[in-house]
Amino acid sequence: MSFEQAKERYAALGVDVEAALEQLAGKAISIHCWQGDDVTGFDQKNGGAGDGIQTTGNYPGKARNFEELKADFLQAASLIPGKKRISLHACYAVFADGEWVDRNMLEYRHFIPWVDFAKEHGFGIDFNPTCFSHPMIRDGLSLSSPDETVRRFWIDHCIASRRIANEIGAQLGDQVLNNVWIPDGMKDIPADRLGPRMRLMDSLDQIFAEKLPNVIDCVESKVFGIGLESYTVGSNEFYMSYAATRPGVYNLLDNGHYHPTEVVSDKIPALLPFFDKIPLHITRPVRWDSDHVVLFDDELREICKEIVRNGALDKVLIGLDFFDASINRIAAWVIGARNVQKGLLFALLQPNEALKEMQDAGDFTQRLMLMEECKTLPFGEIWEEFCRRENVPVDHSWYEVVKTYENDVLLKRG
Ligand code: RNT
Ligand code: ZN
Repeated sequence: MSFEQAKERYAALGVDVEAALEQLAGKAISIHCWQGDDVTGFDQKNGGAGDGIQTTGNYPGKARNFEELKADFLQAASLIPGKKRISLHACYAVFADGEWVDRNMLEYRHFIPWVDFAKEHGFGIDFNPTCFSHPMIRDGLSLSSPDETVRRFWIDHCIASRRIANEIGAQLGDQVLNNVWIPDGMKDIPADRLGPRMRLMDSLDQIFAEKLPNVIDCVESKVFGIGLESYTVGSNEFYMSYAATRPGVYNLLDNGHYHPTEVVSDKIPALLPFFDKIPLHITRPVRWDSDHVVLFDDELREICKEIVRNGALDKVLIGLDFFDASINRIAAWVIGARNVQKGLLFALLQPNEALKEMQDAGDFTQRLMLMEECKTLPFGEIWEEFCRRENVPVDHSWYEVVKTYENDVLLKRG
């Protein structure tokens, strides 16, 4: 079947394929830089994930510095259709030879090389303070620490991060999402659950006090982390309430951060009546917040449907958050990011208006019938056309490109 024929099949259901392709091409996906080096970053001698974050696997060829990470990111980006942003973490600061400053002293200049890279390739940028993998995490706590020196350090780091994000925004003429996630929690039953939350609230109020025009602020909750099973300071209820009571601060939803039968697809339309922005971390939790590579699966499609059919493409800021060190890291990026694009396209190609009308008319039989029939429409033809128009490989042939790069570049890294 040709693209034109596939288009006809969708048109018969009232779906405008050209409009869908146009909408998809205009929607940016924020691609996390940390898939390229297992969340290691450049600023710690014994860098690497820790304190509530875990990467597993030892596939060869991980990026060891800015130049390598940049090259790998570009290789992945060349195989992913659509508009792209780079989601940076503060630990990816680029220091000049011999220079180093701690995280509370970071400045915009440490990120100029990333901004140059983004400008050169037309990428946007988003930012994240890095409140983990650092000796100032004490007893598993950062912004909620009872130790005022520790808490001050992390407040200052988050303030520095917001200022950096603001300047990146100024340089790119854009709004930069600055996402605060902290690992703070406890392995065993707390004697005080309120105190850390009161301190976290105070820390956040200090962090967000300064008005910065180019920053979109958000906070990311979590249910638990490995080694922090009994208590998470920044829980869903805490941050949801925080965001709801602080104008300009949004609640980021990471679909690995809820109990296994809770779904982010249903949380999006629960927040839309109250927030004009909903940032997302799209990931794939397997039994826990394992951050597996995102699949083109039911929940991804359901998340995308909620974004599209509620007219929320401009309100939902899509970011990725997965890190698998057991497979080729560039392929991981490409698979996950292409799947998110596929999910959005799939959602854009549903007869959403017709389905809504059936629901409102109480015709649940027809609603179910049509939803199921739509699953086997010639989606692949439209996806391939999108890739063709975006000048990226339309099918699995992208893997050859990654394999060649692996042989020529990654395996030579030792
Ligand atoms: C951790 C959070 C957080 C991190 C990144 C690296 O559970 O999901 O978003 O994955 O900041
Ligand atoms: Zn996340």
